[in-house]
Amino acid sequence: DPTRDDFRPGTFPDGFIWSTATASYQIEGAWNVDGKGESIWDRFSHTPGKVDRGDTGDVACDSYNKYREDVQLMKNMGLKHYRFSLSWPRIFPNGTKEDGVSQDGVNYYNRLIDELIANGIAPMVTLYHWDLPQALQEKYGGWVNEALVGHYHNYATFAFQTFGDRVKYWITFNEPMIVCSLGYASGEHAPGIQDSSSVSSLRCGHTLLKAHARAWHTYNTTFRQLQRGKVGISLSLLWAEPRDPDLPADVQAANRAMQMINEWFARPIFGDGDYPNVIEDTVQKLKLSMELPELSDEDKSLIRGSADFFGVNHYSTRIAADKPSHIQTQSVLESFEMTTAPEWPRGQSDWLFAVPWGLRRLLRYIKEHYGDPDVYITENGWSDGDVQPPILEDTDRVCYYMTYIDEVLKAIEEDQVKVRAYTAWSFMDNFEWARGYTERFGLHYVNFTDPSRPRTPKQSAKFYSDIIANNGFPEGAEITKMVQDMW
Ligand code: GBH
Repeated sequence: DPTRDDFRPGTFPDGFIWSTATASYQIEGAWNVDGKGESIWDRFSHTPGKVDRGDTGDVACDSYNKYREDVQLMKNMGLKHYRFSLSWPRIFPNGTKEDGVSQDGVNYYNRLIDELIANGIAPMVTLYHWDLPQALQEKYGGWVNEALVGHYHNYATFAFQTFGDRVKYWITFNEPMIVCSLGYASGEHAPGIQDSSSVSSLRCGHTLLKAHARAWHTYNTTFRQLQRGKVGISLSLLWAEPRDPDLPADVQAANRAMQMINEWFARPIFGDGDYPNVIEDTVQKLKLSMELPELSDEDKSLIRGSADFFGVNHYSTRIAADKPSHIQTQSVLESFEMTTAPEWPRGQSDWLFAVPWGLRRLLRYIKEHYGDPDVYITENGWSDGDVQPPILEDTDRVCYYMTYIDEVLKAIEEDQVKVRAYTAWSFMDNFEWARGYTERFGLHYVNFTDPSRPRTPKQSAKFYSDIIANNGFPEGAEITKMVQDMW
C-alpha cells in the first residue's frame, strides 16, 4: 500500500503557512439576523428535498455569535492563519451597494478580523464560497448572466476597500467548477438548476472567469501598492492516474479526465489563456443550436495571469481508463471511465478516497503545466460520520493528514514545487452542503443538537497543532515518534 510505506520526516521551509478553513454559510448561522439578506443557499436548504434530513444552515455552528471562542481555539492550536469566507448578502443584503449596505454585517467581519489579528492570526478571505444573494438570482438568473461580472466586481472592490487594510490574502472564488456544474447542470447545489445540455454551466463559467479577472485587476491597479496583499483563486483539483501507465490509450484517457475536470479554469488563468480543447469542443458543438459566449482576445488577455497564487483544493484521486466507444459518442465525459482501487480507504463522503501520493503527482503536474506558480493548498481533509458516541479519537483523519502532509513535503523537497501554504478543511464540523450535518470534516467536534453548539478538539487538532509547532515532522520530535508508531 503506497500510503504507508514511505513516510519521511522533515521540516518545511521557513515561513510556510499552516492554516485551517471554513466558509460563511457552513458555519455562521444567523441567516436572517441583523439585516442579512437571503442567499441562494438559504433558499435552497429551505426547499424540501434538497438537503439530507432537511438540514439547513440557519444556525450551523453559530459562529456569528461564537467567533471569539473559535479564535481562542485557533490560538490554542498555535494557528497563525485562518481561511474563512464573507457572506455577500450579509454585507449587501439585496446584492448591490446601491440597494443598501448592512452596517451590522460589515461590523461582524470587522470584529472577526480584529479578533484574529489581536490573537496573532492572519485572515485569508474567500470572497465567494457559494452564497450568492438571492436577489441577484431572481433578478438576473444568477451566474449565467454576465451582469454579475459588474456586481461581483463592485462587491469585491467594497471588500478590498473595507477590509484590505488588514486582509492580505484574498481568494476570489472557491471552486468555480463546482459552482457551475453542481449549481447549473446537475442541480445538486444551489440554485439547483438542472440543465444537462451544459449551456448554463458554460455560461456560468464564462461569467466567473471574467468576474475573477476584473477583481484581480482592480486589486492590482488600485489596492496593491498600498495594501500589499495577494489575490488568488481556489480550484478543486482531482488527480487522475492512468489504469495502465504503459498503455497509451489509458494515459490519454487520464489526460482527458484531467483536462475535463481541472483545466476549465486553470488553463485560462494559469495557462495559455484558452479554454481547454474539451471545453472548446463542447462549445463548438453547442453553438449549432445555442448562442454561447466565447472569450474574446481581450477577455483572454485580462484573464491570463490574473492570480498571485494558485489555490488548490484537493481531496482525492481516481483511476482513469479509456472507454473505446468515445469516437462515436457526443461527450468527452463518456470517453473515459473513472474508478477507485479496492485498497483505498474511504471517508464518510462517497467520493473521498485517501490516496496521498495523488497530491504529490498533482502538485508536480501544476508546476509543469502552469509555469511553476506559488501554490497555496487551500483545502484538504477527511470526513467521518455523524455517529454516537462522537468520534473524538479520529485516527483515520490523523492518518489522512500525516500522509498527505508528508507528500506535500516531498513535492517541495524532491520536486521543487513552490508550495507556500497548507490548509486543513475544516477547522470544525459544519454544514456539508447537500449532505447537511451527516458528514463531519472538522478538527473540532461540534454538537449540533446542543443549542450552544459546543466545540471539542479532536485528536487531529492536537496532531495538527504539533505539526504547526514543529513546522513539519523533524527527526526525533514527539510527532515523528507518533507517526512512526502509527505506521
Ligand atoms: C469543498 O468542496 C468545499 O469547498 C467545501 O465547502 C466542502 O465542505 C469540502 O470541500 C468538503 O466537501 O470525485 O469526481 O466524484 C469539495 C467539492 C465534492 C468536489 C466532491 C469533487 C467529487 C467529484 N468536491 N467532488 S468526483
